[in-house]
Amino acid sequence: MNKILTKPKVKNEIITSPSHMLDLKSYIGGHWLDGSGDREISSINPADTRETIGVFKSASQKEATQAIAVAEQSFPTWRATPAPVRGRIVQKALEIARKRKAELARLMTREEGKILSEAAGEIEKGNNLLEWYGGEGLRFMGQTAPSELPRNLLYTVRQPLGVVSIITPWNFPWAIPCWKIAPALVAGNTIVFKPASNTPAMAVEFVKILEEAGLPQGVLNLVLGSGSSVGSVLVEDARLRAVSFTGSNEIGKGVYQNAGRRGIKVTCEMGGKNPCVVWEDADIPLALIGVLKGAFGSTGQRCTATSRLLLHEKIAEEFLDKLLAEVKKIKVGNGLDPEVGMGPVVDSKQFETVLNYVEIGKREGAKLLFGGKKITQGDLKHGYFLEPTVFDQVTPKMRVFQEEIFGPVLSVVRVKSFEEAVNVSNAVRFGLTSAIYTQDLTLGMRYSEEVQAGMVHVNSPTIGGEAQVPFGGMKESGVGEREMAKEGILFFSEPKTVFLDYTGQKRQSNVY
Ligand code: UN1
Repeated sequence: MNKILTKPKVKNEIITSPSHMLDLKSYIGGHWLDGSGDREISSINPADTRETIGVFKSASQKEATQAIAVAEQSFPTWRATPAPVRGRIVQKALEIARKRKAELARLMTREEGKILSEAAGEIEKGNNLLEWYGGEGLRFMGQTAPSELPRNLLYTVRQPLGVVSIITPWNFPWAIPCWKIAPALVAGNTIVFKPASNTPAMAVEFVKILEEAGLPQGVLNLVLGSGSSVGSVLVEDARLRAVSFTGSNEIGKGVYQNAGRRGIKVTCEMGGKNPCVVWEDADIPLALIGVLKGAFGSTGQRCTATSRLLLHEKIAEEFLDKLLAEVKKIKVGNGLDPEVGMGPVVDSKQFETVLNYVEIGKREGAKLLFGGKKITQGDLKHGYFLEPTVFDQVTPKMRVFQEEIFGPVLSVVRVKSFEEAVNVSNAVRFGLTSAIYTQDLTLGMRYSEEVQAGMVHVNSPTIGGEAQVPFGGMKESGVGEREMAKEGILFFSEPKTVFLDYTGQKRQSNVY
């Protein structure tokens, strides 16, 4: 059980030759171009920093502004394109992405670091979203309503917003663009897309696939940049009608304050500090798999990661013994190796952040049961490898309990009663996802009612979501409309209510 996920079905291939280095470009108005910023940015393999995946010249505010102008010019034609036709372009992109799944997964592992089976799983998840939203083109519907008046047709249609900006993180470089860009396109918006600067190659592939699927020029524009100057244009330009952001609370706060000040739509999906409760009656082998996947899958770098483990005191010792035995078996290394169960963290900044939290935990008095160190044996010294880490005796006052670490660090708390499990679960500012392992359905249902989280799993890990149901969190985990499912289309469109009076004469009374 030391493999966090099942074995990958994709071919193992490591490309290190510099001749494979990709020349990455921004894409504006259907043209691939270099940014005019003063920096050249490399996308580095976090498992082996000797390998550069690609290089791009950073965009400046000039390209960001230009991309918005092009998107604005392209809007009237795209808006007038029937929604089913827009949906079919997304369906065509899905067809291409399915054929290229293995190759895209390999690129993701090399660029982001997650193990190949997780990368393949992420491509699959993104593709499910393309499938769902491709079909939404046929369901871009309004409603009819009975009017208070006779011979008065009262109905709504949904209309696109206009130019929207989409800002995405590095940890899900395929699935998150799918879940934001597909609904924005199908709803008839034109887009400026800014991916994280350390996963540009995946973003370029995403755009190329839509280009090949027949998306008209200027509808989707890609700005490869770094830092706040490009980002600020993509939040503050007066021509934008909405901003959709996934990332840290720190940056998200600025995004929703700025967008909110201008009264435009905004959705920010931000941090999590997700609890997993293992109750005294839990199916222990099942709970072990769930905790391992939740805490150490994607190297803990997901907002849905299990970062707090709440153990019923009666099974706590037994569970921790078994958990530690499994954690010690996790093979850390290059995710292209099918034997590896956990890849590197994404970059040096993340590496230092996680190590710093390990020190904070120790200083605060949490008991380090395992891990907490860099791994530097052999070739691993060339990557950002950390041991999977478990802290016991964590209390709600500690920073390792309260703050999102975004790495492979699990904090363990023991609980005695159901009320305590709920209170401890809810004692953080986040509320993204949660899980409980129990064989008592009544308890599972009570937990799902009382936990402050946008998503609850009973007997499955905190991670993951499905295209057809809303994704997002309560409290400081999110602002604005939930994502995925119908909600994605609702966010990227607005209703127009039409009052069609066909009496053909002056009315005696009027309810309006
Ligand atoms: C998942 O758990 O499958 O940034 C997706 C994140 C989330 C995506 C999680 N927006 O980690």
